[in-house]
Amino acid sequence: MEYSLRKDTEFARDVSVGLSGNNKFLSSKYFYDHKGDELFQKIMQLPEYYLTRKEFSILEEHHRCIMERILDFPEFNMVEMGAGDGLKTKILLEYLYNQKANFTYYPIDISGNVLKQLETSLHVSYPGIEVSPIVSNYKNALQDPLWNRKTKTLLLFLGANIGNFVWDDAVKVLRKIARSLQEGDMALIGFDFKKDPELILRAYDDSQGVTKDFNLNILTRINKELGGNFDLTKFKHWPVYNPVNGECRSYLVSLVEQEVTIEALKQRFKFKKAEAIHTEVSKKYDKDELLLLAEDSGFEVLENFEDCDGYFTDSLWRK
Ligand code: AVI
Repeated sequence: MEYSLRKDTEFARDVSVGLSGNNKFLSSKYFYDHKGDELFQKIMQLPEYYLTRKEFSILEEHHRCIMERILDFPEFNMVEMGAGDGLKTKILLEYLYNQKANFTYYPIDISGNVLKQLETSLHVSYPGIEVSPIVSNYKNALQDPLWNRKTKTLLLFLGANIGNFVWDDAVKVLRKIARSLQEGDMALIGFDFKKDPELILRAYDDSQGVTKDFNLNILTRINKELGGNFDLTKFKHWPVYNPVNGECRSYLVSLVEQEVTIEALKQRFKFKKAEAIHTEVSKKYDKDELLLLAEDSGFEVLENFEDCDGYFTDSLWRK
């Protein structure tokens, strides 16, 4: 197979850098190819993965209070980063539709297909609703905001996606969000709270092994797209939760000493026995950290909407 055309992609470059040093790493943003999307959908249904269910319950319980803040304005934008299938957001959209609110929904997603499906399903369920999809990554979408900046904006960043950034990177992303907004605009951001370490660890090490497959899929992707010859049976999925900094980190640990070739890169990578590749961070927060994070990024916390167990919060911030 010919991989030379693909060697200059961001993926190829990141894989080359990530596997070349002593502390090997691959970015979790590369989990999400077609197979990865499917596995993530399954993860969200797992009994151990409480995050999605908890956030769903928060939106079901508190959507009126959340929306009250923006319904004060005669007209507004609702912008959503990483909209996906919009399942959770439909709770908010249904409420706004029933309230006959005057707003435009701007779902942002890297996948045009996903956005097309979302737009079609919204037009069926809520005819007349204004939907203006933005096919883009976060960075570009925030750099050149396409929404009408003259009207108030509520930006949604749900699903604990911010947890996939370590603190400094989270601050950078949130500052970019702040820059894309006007004074008085709001953001609703999903955070997973620190809690019993066992519950957290189980969410990332489920009994059916779906999260293991999700983690290993990054190696399958390298095999498929870059002509790698990773043997998946020679790597172990290993999540670790640190209750001090709230970081749940996932690794792929090499079970043997081995060498892997990646054709497109024309490179070989050596793995010592027990050497790890760091693949993901899922940071958990406490309330004091939320206040600090908001302040550091140019926001004030208006209100935390939590589920009944206090596992998760959708935190409403104002610029
Ligand atoms: C997308 N993101 C918030 C998920 C998380 O919980 O960090 C991705 C995930 N990784 C393993 N399970 C789910």
